[in-house]
Amino acid sequence: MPLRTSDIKSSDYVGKEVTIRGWVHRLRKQKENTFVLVRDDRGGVIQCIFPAEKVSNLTVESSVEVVGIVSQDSRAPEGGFEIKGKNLKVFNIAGIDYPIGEYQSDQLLLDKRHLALRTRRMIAIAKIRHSVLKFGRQWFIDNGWMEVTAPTIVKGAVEGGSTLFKLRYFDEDAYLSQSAQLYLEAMIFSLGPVWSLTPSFRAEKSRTVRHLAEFSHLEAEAPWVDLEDILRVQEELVSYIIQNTIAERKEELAFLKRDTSELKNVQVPFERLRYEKAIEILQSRGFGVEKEDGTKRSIVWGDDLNIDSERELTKNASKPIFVIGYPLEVKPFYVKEDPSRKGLGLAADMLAPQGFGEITSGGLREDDINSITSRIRKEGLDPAAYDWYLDLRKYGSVPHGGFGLGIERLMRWITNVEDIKDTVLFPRTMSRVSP
Ligand code: NSS
Repeated sequence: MPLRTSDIKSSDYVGKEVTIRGWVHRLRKQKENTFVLVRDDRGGVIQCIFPAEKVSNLTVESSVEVVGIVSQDSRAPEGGFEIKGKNLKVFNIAGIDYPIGEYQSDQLLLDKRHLALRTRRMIAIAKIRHSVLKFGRQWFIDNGWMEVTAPTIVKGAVEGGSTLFKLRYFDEDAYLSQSAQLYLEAMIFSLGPVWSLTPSFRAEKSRTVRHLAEFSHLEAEAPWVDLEDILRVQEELVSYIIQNTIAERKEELAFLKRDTSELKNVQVPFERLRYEKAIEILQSRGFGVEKEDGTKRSIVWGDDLNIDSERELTKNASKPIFVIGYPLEVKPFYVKEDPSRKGLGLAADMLAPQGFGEITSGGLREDDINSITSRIRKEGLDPAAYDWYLDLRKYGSVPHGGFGLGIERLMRWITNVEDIKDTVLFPRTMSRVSP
């Protein structure tokens, strides 16, 4: 394996001959010499100096192998090391019409995302994403949860029928999964606490900076837990991911100009706010919700929290807030009713601070066969599509619960990038399935 630029930027290499491979990131031609910035396969960049005539045919994004002597020069960009080139091998001369330059429209960067992955911004985001996924998995390993995977081609809705993607599956209709939850619920009977990371699909008709049609869904489920257990898992997991990621990705977060001092506050415990209290707070601040005719009315008990109310509740917070005990009407059929507060669910959403909005949702599941069957009907769904799921309530049902975390929502908060499309390498939205 050839060296990377980060390996050779050290005094140990000064005066030594090295070989690096990469792509021409930028070219600066002077009369006698050409300064070639070479980007390696992890985005590290080093300046290589060649006699102009030796590299006259080079173009931006050509792939090359450079052999040369490392030297240290404080004037050299990217950390004061450079390579005095001796030999240059060219793998491919890139077409001169490489579409990505220094200033590009967001639209072009999305249309050419397969090439935009080579920009330093996307490389930084990809590395942060890698850390988020790595530390998420590490938390579950360290805490004894079992990793599983669930199918993504399914027969039924989990989060309401309106966002289902339908597909033809041989001779029958099927859907792309909105959540692995129902499958994880089946697994806890023999595998105990389980977790999975699978793509979830939502035919979201809204174009917002928080919604994707395909997102990475980290979900967990465990038997014999109460709501507080499930909240503790979420706050520990999220603070573990954040603290480790900001420590490992200082450079990348600095490149994105993310001030991480506020993320350092994200330590357990997170505040728990009851839904009715949240409504009272919003009312006391004169908060309104939009009616169908476009006019506003005051928010009332029974309203779901939208992004504006989430922002209002978290605008002064320095860490996430759990909103607990939503009315059953605004939650899916599987949410367990609080026996001591009829009509309210034993469920909670975690809202990230400063208006980043909901990043997790979870709670206890209805475990009684009759209650859940009538709740499925109430939601306008067909219990026949849930026959196997209902078996779980028939044979050895247990109290249980879990949650789902949207990786891209968490990424958006950690990186502070405006649009969720930039937290994933190849975004899928209502208006984009390519590249
Ligand atoms: O719809 S959720 O609120 N809940 C579930 O799917 C549960 N069945 C999960 C579970 O308990 N196992 O989605 C969970 C999270 C939500 O808080 C967001 O962070 C994220 O999934 N999410 C999304 N991210 C990006 N784009 C879209 N469209 C999206 N929808 C949900």
